Parts: sequence; structure tokens; C-alpha cells
Amino acid sequence: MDTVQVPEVELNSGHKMPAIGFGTGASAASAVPAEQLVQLIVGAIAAGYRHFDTAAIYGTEEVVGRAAAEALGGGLIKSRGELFVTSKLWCTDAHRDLVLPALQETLRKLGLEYVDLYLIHWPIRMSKNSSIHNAEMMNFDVRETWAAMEECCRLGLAKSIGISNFSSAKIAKLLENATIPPAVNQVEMNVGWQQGKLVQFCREKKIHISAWSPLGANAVMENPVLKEIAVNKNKTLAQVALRWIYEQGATPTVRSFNKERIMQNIQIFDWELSDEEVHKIRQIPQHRAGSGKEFVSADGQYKSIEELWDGEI
Ligand SMILES: NC(=O)c1ccc[n+]([C@@H]2O[C@H](COP(=O)([O-])OP(=O)(O)OC[C@H]3O[C@@H](n4cnc5c(N)ncnc54)[C@H](OP(=O)(O)O)[C@@H]3O)[C@@H](O)[C@H]2O)c1
Ligand SMILES: *[C@@H]1O[C@H](CO)[C@@H](O)[C@H](O)[C@H]1NC(C)=O
Ligand SMILES: *[C@@H]1O[C@H](CO)[C@@H](O)[C@H](O)[C@H]1NC(C)=O
Ligand SMILES: CC(=O)N[C@H]1CO[C@H](CO)[C@@H](O)[C@@H]1O
Repeated sequence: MDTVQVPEVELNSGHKMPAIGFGTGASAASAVPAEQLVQLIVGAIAAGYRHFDTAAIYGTEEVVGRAAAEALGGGLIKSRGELFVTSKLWCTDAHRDLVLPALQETLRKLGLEYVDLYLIHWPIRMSKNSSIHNAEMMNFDVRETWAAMEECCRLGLAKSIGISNFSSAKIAKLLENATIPPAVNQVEMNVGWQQGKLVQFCREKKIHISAWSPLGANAVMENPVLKEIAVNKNKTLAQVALRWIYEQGATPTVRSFNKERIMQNIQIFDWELSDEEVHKIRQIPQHRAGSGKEFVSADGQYKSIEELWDGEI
């Protein structure tokens, strides 16, 4: 099996990030036995993936850490530095005093001394005993929370820091008092929710966009425009959807727990879409899959979905 050489993008922190991430997001992961997941991730490293995306809330930090240790032990990679590991601060820890302990717990679970990228998962704070389906919202103080993220960076525990699910307006607020700008904003981005405005805004601010749900949302996999392009190019529909994200200057975080599809998804770097194909993709009707409505309430910080997204819906 040939190992794919994945290109890297340079972040505003000066660090380089591999241009495709392997997602280990929540519900699907919990259905797979841990040892099997470890082996899938080791297989992904053998295939050429170097960037692994996890989060405190996913429950997959341990398996990512175990796979990294196994890849190192088995000589698949020569040093920890060859991998790029992203994790995320969950909303229950989105407070000045809770950020550092949360990252320390993440590092303990990963068995690593640092993460390459640490993200604020949502511009939201929930009480300690909240769950996503029973959220008790608290006030999210972006300035103080970000200052604590910056401290993690200064301590060397996170090489780069960033955000997730932030609108342009919320990024602008964060930047008002930031000393270190966010390196990455991880958001829903796919052919069915192209995020034109946000992509443009982040480009101006030199914040890299990492795209979650590149395939799984918005019926991307049934899209007739992509289907046609895929047939013409002798590529799979998923490859076209992922390549499109890469050509927008963003990088996909894709999740597959299937060996063949893991291989397929990484083979997007030695061909390109034509201008005409890109134009056709731009015409696809737009719709956001994740509205975040579970975080909106009359007595909370965000009273409507419009407020949560600052009208960017
Ligand atoms: N920051 C955030 O708030 C946030 C939110 C959501 C997700 N994420 C991250 O982004 C990652 C990806 O998002 P996601 O899990 O929502 O969705 P996704 O990667 O867009 O789609 C996953 C689905 O697509 C299937 N799939 C993958 N490759 C395929 C291919 N080549 N052909 C056909 N089907 C394929 C997978 O099934 P098989 O496993 O059977 O291949 C799975 O059902 C997550 O794992 C997580 O790390 C972050
Ligand atoms: C930034 O700091 C100033 C001065 O302390 C404060 O007035 C302002 O509200 C802060 N902005 C944010 C978004 O926290
Ligand atoms: C189409 O792609 C497959 C898989 O990459 C390859 O084996 C096959 O030779 C290609 N066919 C043509 C006509 O290029
Ligand atoms: C509204 C929105 O797009 N929010 C997404 C942010 O991230 C979570 C995952 O933690 C998604 O489920 C949401 O849809």
C-alpha cells in the first residue's frame, strides 16, 4: 500500500497543519470497540493521515493517544512531531479558571505532552453538570476564556489555539482583546453549506477554516451535481466533495471508520476540479445542517438562532 503524502497548510501561529484531518466525532465512535478504533487510526497513519481530530466531549482522546503510541512504537512514524493532534474545550469548561485543568485532563487522556491545536468547541458556556440535551446555560465570557487559551499556548501545552462554531461577528469580538489570534475556526462547511461570507472573513484575518461534516450533512452524498462530476472524473462523489473544500483554501475533517473509504478520502491531492465544475458546485442550494437551537433560550445569553449566529444563517 502506498502512503499518500498529504500537503500542509501554514497557520498564523507559524505551525504547519496537514491538509486533511481524520475525525473521531462522538456518537459513531462510541459504537465501535476501542481496540478496533485504535487499529483503524493506526491504519490511517499508515495510509498517510497525520492530523487527528478529537474533543473532550467525543470520548476518543484515549484511543487517539493509544494509536499514536502504537504508531511510534511500531516505527510507522519516527517522532511525535510527525503527528498533528487537535482537541477541544467542552462548554462545561469554558471559563477562565477551568481551561487549563481541562487541557491537562485532555493531555492525560491522550498521553501527550502537548496538543498541536486546542479549540474552544462552541461560543457557549454550560454549567458543570450539563449535558448537551439538558444544557444549563451560563454566561460565556469570550475575553477571559480566550486569555486562558492563550496561557495554554504560552505554557507550550497547545502549539496553536483556535475556535469552533464561531460566526464572523463573534470572531471580531474575540479579536478586540486577543494577544494571540485564533489559528483555526472549525465550522460546518460542505458543498451544501459553503460559508462564503465566513470563509472570506477568515481569509482576511488569516484564520484557517477547518471543515466539519464535509460529507455527512446536507445530503452531500446524494447530490446530483457532485455525482455527475464524479462520474466524469472517475472519482468518487466523496472525493469531489473533499477536494472542493481543499480548493476553497479550507481543510476537511472527515470521518470514516471503513478501511477502504479511509484510503479513498485521502486521495484528493493529485488532481483538481475545473473552473466549470467549481461553478456548478457554487449553484448548489444552501442550508445549514446544525442550527444550534439546543443552545438558544428566552432567558439565556443567546435568545434566538439569529443571535447565536449573528444573522449568518
Ligand atoms: N467542531 C465541531 O463542532 C464538530 C462538529 C461535528 C464534527 N466535527 C468533526 O468533524 C468530523 C467529521 O464530521 P462528521 O462525522 O459529522 O461527518 P463526515 O465526515 O462529513 O461524514 C461521516 C459519514 O460519511 C461516511 N463516509 C466517509 N467517507 C465516505 C466515503 N468516501 N464514501 C461514502 N461515505 C463516506 C461515513 O461512513 P463510514 O464510516 O461508513 O465510512 C460517515 O457516515 C467529526 O468526526 C469530528 O471530528 C466537529
Ligand atoms: C475588550 O476589553 C475592553 C477593555 O477592557 C472591554 O471594554 C471590552 O468589552 C472587551 N471586549 C470583549 C469582547 O470582551
Ligand atoms: C478509474 O479509477 C480507478 C480507481 O482509481 C482505476 O482503477 C481505473 O483505472 C480508472 N479508470 C479510468 C478509465 O481511468
Ligand atoms: C449550529 C452549528 O453549526 N453548530 C454545530 C457546532 O458543533 C456541534 C458539534 O459539537 C454541531 O452538532 C453543531 O451543529
